[in-house]
Amino acid sequence: MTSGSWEEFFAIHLPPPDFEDNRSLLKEFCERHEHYGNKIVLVTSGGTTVPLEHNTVRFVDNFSAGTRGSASTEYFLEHGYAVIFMHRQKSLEPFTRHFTGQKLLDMLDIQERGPNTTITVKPDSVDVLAPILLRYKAAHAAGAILHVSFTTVSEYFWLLRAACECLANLGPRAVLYLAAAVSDFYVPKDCVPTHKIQSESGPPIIQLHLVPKMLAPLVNLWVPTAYVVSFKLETDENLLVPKARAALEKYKHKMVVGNMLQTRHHRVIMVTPDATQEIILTREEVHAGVDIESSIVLEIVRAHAEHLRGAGAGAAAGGADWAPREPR
Ligand code: 9Z3
Repeated sequence: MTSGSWEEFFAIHLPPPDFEDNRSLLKEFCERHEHYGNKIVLVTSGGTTVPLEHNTVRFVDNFSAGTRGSASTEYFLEHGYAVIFMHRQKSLEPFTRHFTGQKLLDMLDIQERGPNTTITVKPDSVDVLAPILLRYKAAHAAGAILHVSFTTVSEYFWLLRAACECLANLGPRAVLYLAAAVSDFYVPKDCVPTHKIQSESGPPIIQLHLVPKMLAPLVNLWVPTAYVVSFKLETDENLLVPKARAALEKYKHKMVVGNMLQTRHHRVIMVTPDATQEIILTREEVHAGVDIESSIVLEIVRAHAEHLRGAGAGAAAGGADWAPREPR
C-alpha cells in the first residue's frame, strides 16, 4: 500500500490544541538566537503514538526512551548551540535524565528537629549533582534551551513543520537531529472511532496506513540549507548500512546515524555521502558511564562547521560559547 502525500496528511489532521502557543515559543526562540548569530539545533526525541480511539484508551507506541535525544541535547549545549528539545511527553529530558527512579531521593538526607525540617544533599552526592545542576542553570539562564512536547505522530509532524518554518531563516546555521522514533504506520483520522473499542464487538480489525515520508519536504522545501541528520534504526545488521545509504541517496540530506536496537547505546555508524564511520564504546567506557552521544555530537559539530565553511556562513565552528551573546 502506498502512503498519501504529506500535504494530505496536514489537510486531514488538524493541529493540536496547544499548537499556536508552541509556534509562538518556537518563533521567539529562533528569532532571538538568529539575532545573536547563534547556531540552533532541533533535537527530536522519544517515540510517537498512534491512537486507536479519539478518546484514547489504546494506542500503538514506539519504544524509544529518549536517552539519545536528551543526552545529545546536553552535548550540543556544551558546544555552544541553542537547542529546541522536541520530545515525547514524559520521556527522558536533558539534565533530569540523570536522576530517574529513586536516584534523586537517594541523594538526599532529611533531619526532623521539632517543627524544623531540613533537607540536605548527602556530601558524596554533591560531586554528582553540582556539575549537572550548574550546566542546567546556565542553559536556562541563557535561554539556550526550549522544550516543546508531542505525544501522537500527528502532533509530532505539526511541531516538526512549525520548527522548520522558524529555523529556515537561520539557513545553514540550523542543524536538525532527528532522533525521535517516529511511527511508519498510522490510522487515518476518519478511520479512528470516537469511543473506546468494545470487546463485545469481537476482535477489532485495524488497518494501519503508511505515514508519508516527511524527510522529503523537510529537506527540499522547509529547511533546504540546514544540516540535516536523520537516524536509522534496524534489528537486522545486514540492513543497517544499505538502508542508511539508500535514505541519503533518496532524500539528499547530510548524514544518517545508523544504530541497532540491541546495541544502540554503545555502537553507531555515521554515514555521509562519502564516508562511513563507526563509533564504538569500549567495555570500560560503558562501565564508566560514558555517553556515546558525546562522540556523536562532536562529529556532527565538526561536520556542521565544515558545512558552514562550504556555505560561506562565516564564524562557524563548534565550541563557541553562547554566553557573551546572551541574552538581550
Ligand atoms: C533512532 O534510531 C534513535 O537512535 C533511537 C534512540 C530511537 C534508537 P533511545 O531513545 O533510542 O535512546 O531509547 N531514532 C530514529 C528511529 C527511526 O524511527 N528512524 C526511522 C527509520 O529507522 C527513519 S526517520 O526508518
